[in-house]
Amino acid sequence: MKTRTYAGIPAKYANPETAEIVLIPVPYDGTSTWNKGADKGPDAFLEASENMELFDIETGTEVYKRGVYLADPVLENSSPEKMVEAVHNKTKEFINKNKFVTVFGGEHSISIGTIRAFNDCFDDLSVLHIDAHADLRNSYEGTSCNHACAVYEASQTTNLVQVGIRSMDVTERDVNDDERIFYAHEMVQDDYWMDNVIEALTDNVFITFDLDAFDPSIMPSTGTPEPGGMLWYETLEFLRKVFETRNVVGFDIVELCPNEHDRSSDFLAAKLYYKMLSYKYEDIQEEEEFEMSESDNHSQFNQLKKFDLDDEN
Ligand SMILES: [Mn+2]
Repeated sequence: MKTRTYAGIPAKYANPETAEIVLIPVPYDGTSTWNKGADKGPDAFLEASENMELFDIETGTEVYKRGVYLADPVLENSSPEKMVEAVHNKTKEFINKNKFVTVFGGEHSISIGTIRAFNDCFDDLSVLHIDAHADLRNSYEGTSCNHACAVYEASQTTNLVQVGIRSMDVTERDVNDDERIFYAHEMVQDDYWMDNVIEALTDNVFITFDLDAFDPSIMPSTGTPEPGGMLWYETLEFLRKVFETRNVVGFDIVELCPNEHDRSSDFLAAKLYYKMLSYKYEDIQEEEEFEMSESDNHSQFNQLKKFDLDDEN
């Protein structure tokens, strides 16, 4: 039986030893309150990825050639706390193997585990939280591992910067510093919001991307849609700037809640994931190409010398 690979890439690019990138699916939907179905997110994302072109026009790269290992999914769902611990352990295991670790949910509570792992492994971590919802409750429905609490822990243990926010409970208002929350209604009137967000970030950045940050007109398949969201090209422009100017150490994407009658959101999620990888490796690819052309020059130089010597003989 052929083993499934990310985007159907050839086995030589999907090898756990040599792949630089790891993708961990977490099909968890234990705490969502309204529209269930985020447990189907990873499968819909993988299926859309298999039907997507792997040459990125914008960066001129084929980032999958750096290797993407599709890890076994985290299936622990006996309690929200145990799921978070399982995600924490698995994420940390691959960070310690020096991989670029990416996680696809599932609902947003999985990020409590991913953020904890990155915070264990990287100094002075910023968490860039892109979402419609503030997710700053310290407990909800009897647990601190609810999706409504996704970044409360990060607000206490990391430099949390929130973008696209347009929904919160009054009790969440004073949890994070106002300077570090970029509200959607302010972003729409501020030409400099991207630069201001980047200024608020330290060098090491983990991105947690809730797909409901996007406007429901382009991303309807999500558990709790909110009007007035971000659009495709401004989001890409922003992400590319973040990857260019900061050391993004990993990311997760959550809350794809697929609708069998409209697959466009699955493809948006697939493309977003691939764009983020393409931006991550854009500079590294350029440097490698530069080094290669440098070494070509050296060999030409050597050849010229050799011709000189030949002439003298
Ligand atoms: Mn959300």
